[in-house]
Amino acid sequence: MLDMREALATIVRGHPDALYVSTCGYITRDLYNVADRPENFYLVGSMGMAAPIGLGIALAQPHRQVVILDGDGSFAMNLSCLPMIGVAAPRIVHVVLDNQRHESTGGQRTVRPGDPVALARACGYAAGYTVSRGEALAGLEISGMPALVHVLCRPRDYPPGRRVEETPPRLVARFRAALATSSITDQGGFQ
Ligand SMILES: Cc1ncc(C[n+]2csc(CCOP(=O)(O)OP(=O)(O)O)c2C)c(N)n1
Repeated sequence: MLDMREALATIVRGHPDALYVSTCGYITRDLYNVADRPENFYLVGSMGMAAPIGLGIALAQPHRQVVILDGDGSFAMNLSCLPMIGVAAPRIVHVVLDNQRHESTGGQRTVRPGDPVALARACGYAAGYTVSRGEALAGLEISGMPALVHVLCRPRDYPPGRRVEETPPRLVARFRAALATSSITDQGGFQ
């Protein structure tokens, strides 16, 4: 089982040019504390919305790599987005950070809709992987997109980091500005 922040750091290190959309709660806080950058779109309160927002960004920015960072609870909340991603958005890597609980709100158990990889593949994702070790995540070679990466994580053993300090409107403005000025084409990393 991976440490959540180490998993996030590994993903960002492996794909530094991607656009990231992170679900609300501790996952957004972890990403903010591990690797804040203007190309991160943080959700604050909008549980279940990382996948549809990531899909919208991928459709608007077809030459960019988009990484969706979901928790298992957030993923289960909006499964109806999977077939839309499956048919519409090739350059998405959809990460499900699975600690089997709603840790951000006290550790309530999550609904388990089944194997996320199997669900995604049934909905048209080109590839899917389950990883439970850091080396496997760091060395993961994704054979096609959209892809789902199911990361088995242990509960956090550290206090939650700082909350995102920018307001949502400022985060949107910062993200838009980064898109407008960036010339990154992201040829590396995911195929
Ligand atoms: C529609 C909605 N329901 C509930 C919440 C409260 N809430 C915020 S984060 C969270 C838990 C998210 O769980 P998960 O995606 O598994 O991530 P974890 O907290 O375990 O990292 C909940 C229930 C919310 N923000 N929006």
